[in-house]
Amino acid sequence: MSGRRTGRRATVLAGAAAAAALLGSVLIPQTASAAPGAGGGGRGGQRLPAVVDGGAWDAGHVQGMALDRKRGYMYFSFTNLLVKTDLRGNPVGSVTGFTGHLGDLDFNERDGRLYGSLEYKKAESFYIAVFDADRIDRMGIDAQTSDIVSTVYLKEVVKDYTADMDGNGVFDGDTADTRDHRYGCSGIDGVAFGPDLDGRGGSGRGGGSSAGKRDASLLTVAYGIYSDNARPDNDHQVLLQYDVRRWKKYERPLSESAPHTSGPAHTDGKFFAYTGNTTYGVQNLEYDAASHNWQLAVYEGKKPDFPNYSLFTVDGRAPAVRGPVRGQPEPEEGTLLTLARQGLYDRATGVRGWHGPGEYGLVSLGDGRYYVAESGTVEENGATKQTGRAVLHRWTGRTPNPLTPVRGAAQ
Ligand SMILES: [Ca+2]
Ligand SMILES: [Ca+2]
Ligand SMILES: [Ca+2]
Repeated sequence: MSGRRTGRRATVLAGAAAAAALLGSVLIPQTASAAPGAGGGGRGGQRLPAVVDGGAWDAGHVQGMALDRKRGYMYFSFTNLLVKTDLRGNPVGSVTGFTGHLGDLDFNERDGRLYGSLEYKKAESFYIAVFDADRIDRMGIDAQTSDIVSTVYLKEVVKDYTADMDGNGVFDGDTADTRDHRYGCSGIDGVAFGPDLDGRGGSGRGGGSSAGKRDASLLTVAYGIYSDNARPDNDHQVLLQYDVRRWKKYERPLSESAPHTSGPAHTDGKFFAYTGNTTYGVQNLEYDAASHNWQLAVYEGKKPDFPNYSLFTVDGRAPAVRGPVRGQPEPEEGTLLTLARQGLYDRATGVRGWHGPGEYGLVSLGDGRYYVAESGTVEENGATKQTGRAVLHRWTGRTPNPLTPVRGAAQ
């Protein structure tokens, strides 16, 4: 574990910038064979392998993972490339040609589709990309010319990202060196399906079709947040919820040359979790049905007055409550989430959390086990390729790191 982060922070920040240069590269997996300990992972089986190797790719670093357990596939987002493997790590399909930033993923068992966050910061456009997962059946599918990918525009994110917070009439764009961006919003990354975070069900905000909302699996989208120690209004994680059962009418093909703005006018919920500022917000978001908790994996923040944990657990059994969103330029009320009474506790700020992994990918199996992504690089013919592996862990709840690799998964 100790070396996990070494040398990787640089690739994290360089990943998006490098992405555009890598298009058109030949997609040959460097590691197609089954990983050590990968036995017993047949399609549709309940026994899951200790490791699923996502391969080595001429792409950005691994950003997120999703598991289609029923059909036996793992999906890996490599910033500008989506890779689908079977559970032995054999690549069975890929989608390429993204010039934006493809971040975290989740698989929606209800409609058999894969959802991922997709950012075009320069174009001030933020989307959820929806993949027709069954049709990802070959390598090198082009994201823009294939109808396998559709996109839905998130107006709420654009509104906060482009907010002219200093009121000088100018939006300063994709930079942390500004007071603009409400809540410090840099876009979106973490995504996960899970229950209504306000826990009341049918609160009415969703309108007439909110009946059964309590049981609904809502797409939950977390903001990216710029790291900035100089402002007090960026200490929350911001989570939006959407009922995607009403999304068909918004879906449009991915057109990077002419970005569309088709998407829901309102969210089905907006929530704040007080964690202290982090570096690019929630990288990976996951709902764990076993504990009813949400896991928020981040790159640590840098504010000296905060504990700067790398993993936060939101108590999914505690209904969200109305209260002040701290640190805003004008007093503001919002719907506040509660961090679970677990892990490390920082008395000064009241923040709880962990020094745990998950910032490159985190998939709950709903039984106390998680796949955790390991990010790495390999040199091949003088070129650096990005690797991603899903490694099975068990939640122990021990501090500081509550996730430990299962036997056969340790390196
Ligand atoms: Ca401004
Ligand atoms: Ca990310
Ligand atoms: Ca996720």
